[in-house]
Amino acid sequence: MGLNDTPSSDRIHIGFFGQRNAGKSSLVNAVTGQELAVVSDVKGTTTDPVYKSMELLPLGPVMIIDTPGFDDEGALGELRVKKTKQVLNKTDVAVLVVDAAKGLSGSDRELLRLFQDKEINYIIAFNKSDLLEVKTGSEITSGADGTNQSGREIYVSAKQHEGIEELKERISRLTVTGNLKLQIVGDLIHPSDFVVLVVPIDKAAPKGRLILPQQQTIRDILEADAAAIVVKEYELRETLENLGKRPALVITDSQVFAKVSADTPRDIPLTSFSILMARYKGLLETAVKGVAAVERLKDGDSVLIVEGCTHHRQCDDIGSVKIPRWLGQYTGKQLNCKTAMGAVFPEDLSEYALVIHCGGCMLNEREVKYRMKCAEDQNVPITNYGIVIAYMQGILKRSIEIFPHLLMEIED
Ligand SMILES: Nc1nc2c(ncn2[C@@H]2O[C@H](COP(=O)(O)OP(=O)(O)O)[C@@H](O)[C@H]2O)c(=O)[nH]1
Ligand SMILES: [Mg+2]
Repeated sequence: MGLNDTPSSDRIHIGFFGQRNAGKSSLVNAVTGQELAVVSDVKGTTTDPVYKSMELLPLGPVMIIDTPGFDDEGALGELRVKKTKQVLNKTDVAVLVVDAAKGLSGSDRELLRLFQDKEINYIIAFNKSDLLEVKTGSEITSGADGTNQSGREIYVSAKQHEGIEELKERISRLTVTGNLKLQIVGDLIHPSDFVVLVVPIDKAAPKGRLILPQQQTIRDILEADAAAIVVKEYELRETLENLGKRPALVITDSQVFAKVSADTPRDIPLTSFSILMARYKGLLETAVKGVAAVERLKDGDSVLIVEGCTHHRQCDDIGSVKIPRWLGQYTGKQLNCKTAMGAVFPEDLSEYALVIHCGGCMLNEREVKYRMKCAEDQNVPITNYGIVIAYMQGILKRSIEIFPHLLMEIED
């Protein structure tokens, strides 16, 4: 990802679903104006979800996702259907692609039920309208089940490029409604404030760049008309002494929280990137409540540590090595720590006494909320890297002081 790109986690995710050969890949190509998905009359050509980030006007930056057919069969087919279901967990708007000549199938109705369960906005695109004998120019106003589907249905032809612009406009209209613009830190500071960011640069840090939460935070501070001052942990004390103005906030990498806490005068608010990101993803409150489970861990308990992505060496080291070690030292118990990596989140969490998730910088809000809900539904406490590290180091209290309602959670 380039520095000027919108992070994929901040893009509205638009998924194309439906039966094999309905024309999902063709429609994705028509909407994106690119031949990015393989089109074929051989059923089951699309075997893995295909992601494409693009600007969709008037909406802005989106992520378009092409999926394998939802009616796929056999062992491999089942695996593909499973992958498609995982895509649903991050989908903000779904396009159900239906072969207009065939009409809605059983698997299409199952998809519609899933959209409704997961509260995903959707559009039904009847594709291959060029094959219809009687051209249906306008949408149907009542669905097969008699409910009013007005505005949800549209006839298109990927082949003839008909109805594509209208489809894009409908998608945009669906997503624009009720979209809350969340801020990482902008709502906590004022114009012309100074915010000091502490970013350790060690061997594990990606060469030549800042990691995503750091980039996003700097951007957010600038958008709030405040100033961001970025230092390494060894320069913090001197910077604070020479700043000439009290910073509104110090934000540090969790790994050096203890040193930064010692070097930051008590009257200056201090927090970490991971705590701000957890709040941004809607995970903070649950994570603060969940961390209390650390005190209840017993010998032989299993703890699941979840990495949202596979390519952050720094996170990997924290998740697979450091947190298990620190947990063992803090609790003095023999724990069974397992690490789950990448896009897949285990559905059955019943064997775990605690789930510890990464900051989720590569996951969109919907996906993080889904994971949180999975744990809550199964009564398994869930927390995250930043919160559990801060807790074990005895600095959680200080790092959430800027959120007084949360402070009450752990003081009780
Ligand atoms: N006549 C017609 N054929 C289409 C249209 N869209 C796709 N097809 C054909 O339907 C077949 C399946 O298309 P594909 O995009 O691979 O479907 P997918 O399996 O849903 O991704 C291919 O042979 C396409 O050329 C359309 O609008 N009209
Ligand atoms: Mg396909």
